[in-house]
Amino acid sequence: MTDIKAALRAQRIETPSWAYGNSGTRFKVFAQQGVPRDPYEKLADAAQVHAYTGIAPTVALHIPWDKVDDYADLARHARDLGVGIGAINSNVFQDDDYKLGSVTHPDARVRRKATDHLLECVDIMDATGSDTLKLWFSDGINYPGQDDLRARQDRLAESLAEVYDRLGEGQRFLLEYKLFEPAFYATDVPDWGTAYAHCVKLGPKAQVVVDTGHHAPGTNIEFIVAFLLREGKLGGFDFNSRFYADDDLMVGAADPFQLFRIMYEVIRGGGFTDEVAFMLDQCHNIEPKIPGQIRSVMNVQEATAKALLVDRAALSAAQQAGDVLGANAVLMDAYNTDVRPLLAELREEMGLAPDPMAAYATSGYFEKIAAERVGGNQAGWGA
Ligand code: PSV
Ligand code: MN
Ligand code: MN
Repeated sequence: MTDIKAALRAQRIETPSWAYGNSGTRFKVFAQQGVPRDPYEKLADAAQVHAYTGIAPTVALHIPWDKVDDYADLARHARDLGVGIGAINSNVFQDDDYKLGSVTHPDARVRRKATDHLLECVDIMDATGSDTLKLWFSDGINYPGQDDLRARQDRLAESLAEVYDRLGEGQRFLLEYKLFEPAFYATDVPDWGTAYAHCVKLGPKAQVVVDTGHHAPGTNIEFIVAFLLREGKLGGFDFNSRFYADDDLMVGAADPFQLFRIMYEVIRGGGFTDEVAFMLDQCHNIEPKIPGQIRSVMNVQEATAKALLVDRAALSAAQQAGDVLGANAVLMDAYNTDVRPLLAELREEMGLAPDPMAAYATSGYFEKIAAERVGGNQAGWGA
């Protein structure tokens, strides 16, 4: 139990700046009270999540959603609040120029503009001390014949190579894949295999990021995790839940069992280290933002605790003996354990309140920001 607690104490989960702003679907954005008016206030809210969970010390930025004049100053502000800057997320999907693609666009001028943005994101890494660039491309086509599938891969490879060469010592990029949306016929990085192949060609500073909402229904995500870890190519996660497509709901809400299976493969594969970034990529369209993030961090923590409880010696013995039901029972025993008392105990040992949701709710922080922040932005989507 001491080992399990030590592992849980060392766990790090990164929250996304965009989770703190207003968000919605293409039908409606419901504005909430007290939402941040700028990146500085987003960091202040993220610091609350860390204060109550103790395991969320970094915040991912999305550029230009989090554009500021002085990134070193923003990083200083984060440090003053007790948090740090995590991954820098690039954004080459919200400019009119990118209608037909960004780094895969048929026009070299648009490709140049997109790649320049990615390079600017590396400058921001330098200024903030971030070691991770996250690349997601909305690039793709809607109709067969619209563009040349193979040429688009060549253009993608060319841009990735330029960004790769710009990475400094201790920096890396994570390439994110997504089955579909906004492109509906063919996406240029649709799956882990495509991302993996590009990353292998580039070298050790390029790794794959698994967004749990980016697969076809029924995909065995833990298999992908096991495979990528085995190849040293799992760079991190964008955690969220989905019922239908890329729903960006709270991680562990739709399928806590899947999250447990993923965390088990992470631990089994030696991925429970700083090498793998455990990030959230979520939007809280109708629920309050800070509690939504606290709940999400707790959900990942619970799944991790259960995965750490798996009796690996017993599991291995049952597997060796061909004991199908016995092996399955070992996993299920861990999954069915109520780890909430263990986590409450751990938090008290860490000097935290045993129930982060209740502690935040009674802290008065929400009332304070609701009064102070009038006219909060719709941060991120649709901004
Ligand atoms: C795309 O769907 C994505 O998952 C990428 O990670 C974007 O950067 C992010 O959503 C924005 O929420
Ligand atoms: Mn994502
Ligand atoms: Mn997504």
